[in-house]
Amino acid sequence: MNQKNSTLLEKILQGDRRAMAKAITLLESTNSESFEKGQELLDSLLPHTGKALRIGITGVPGVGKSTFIEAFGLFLIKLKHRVAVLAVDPSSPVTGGSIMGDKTRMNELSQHPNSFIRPSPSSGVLGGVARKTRETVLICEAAGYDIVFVETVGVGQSETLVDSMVDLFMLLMLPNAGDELQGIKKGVLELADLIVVNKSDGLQEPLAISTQSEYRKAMQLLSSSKKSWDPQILRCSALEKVGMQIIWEAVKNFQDALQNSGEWAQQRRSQSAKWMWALVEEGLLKNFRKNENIKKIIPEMEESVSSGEMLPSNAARRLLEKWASSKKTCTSKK
Ligand SMILES: Nc1nc2c(ncn2[C@@H]2O[C@H](COP(=O)(O)OP(=O)(O)O)[C@@H](O)[C@H]2O)c(=O)[nH]1
Ligand SMILES: [Mg+2]
Repeated sequence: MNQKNSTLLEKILQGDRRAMAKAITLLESTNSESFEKGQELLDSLLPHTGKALRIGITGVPGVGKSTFIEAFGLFLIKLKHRVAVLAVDPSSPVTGGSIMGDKTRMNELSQHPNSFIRPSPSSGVLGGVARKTRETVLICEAAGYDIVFVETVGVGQSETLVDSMVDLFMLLMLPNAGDELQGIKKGVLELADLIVVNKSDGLQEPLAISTQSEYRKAMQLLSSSKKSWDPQILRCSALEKVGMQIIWEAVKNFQDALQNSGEWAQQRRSQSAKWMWALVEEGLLKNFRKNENIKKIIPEMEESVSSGEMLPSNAARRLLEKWASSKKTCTSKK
């Protein structure tokens, strides 16, 4: 490793936030030299990673994710934890994601020396954004952050990606019975380990209580995503900072249950394997699309398929055969 990188490594291990930001910039870089440096750095950080509790947080816009992370984050910092907040935001890649716009709601947390807040990576497709976020989790862990939040907007496919990088998945809900009103898909509900009805304060409190019991009933009908844990349905007021202790206890119970059953480690292992395959797929697809022989016939294949002249399966087979044969000529040339 070069001198610059090893200094950066040391600084990260000391928890230096500027060094962390620098490393993240390397990982997000489109310049191949910087990118390589980032990967090399990540390799050397690896022995120092894996120790954080990784929590995914989702919910529709306006449910109070940012307000909740501010309240819960500060609560955890009081308990001597160090808290990192990252985001996977497919909706606004250009503006830098939800966290930037909401930083005012995390005002106190963002200024605290024991917190680190990073908006969604600003480039690339959702898969790429997820990969960078996953790598950023590792940097935060190496820098000694023992609780990492990954926030995403609860509207679509991003939850599955976030679920594949966290230990516990938390869904925030509005005090408003009936999930169809909240735009939350059943699939997202099934991923949730904790469901928290937020805004349980003032005039909305009775509604929050009935929403909670409604979800308790509804969740009995859904299959749990974990063997050693049944999803819990809780209430809080992020605004008034009420309910944080109960949520924290549920999180710890979850961790105990999964660690005792071995499911915790098993989940981490299978996430790593899935991550490897996601990277292989991403790399293959990139190479595939860059291949000169393939590039030449893609427009023709797309046209034939969309006009109905050729079956998609047939076109896919021809593209893959072309790819395989061009690979063969490449190898024999060497
Ligand atoms: N009454 C009440 N309002 C809240 C609570 N949490 C958030 N809000 C308000 O809901 C709005 C959206 O909150 P925000 O944290 O930005 O939601 P996000 O889009 O999910 O990040 C803001 O006006 C908050 O002040 C809560 O617990 N009670
Ligand atoms: Mg927000």
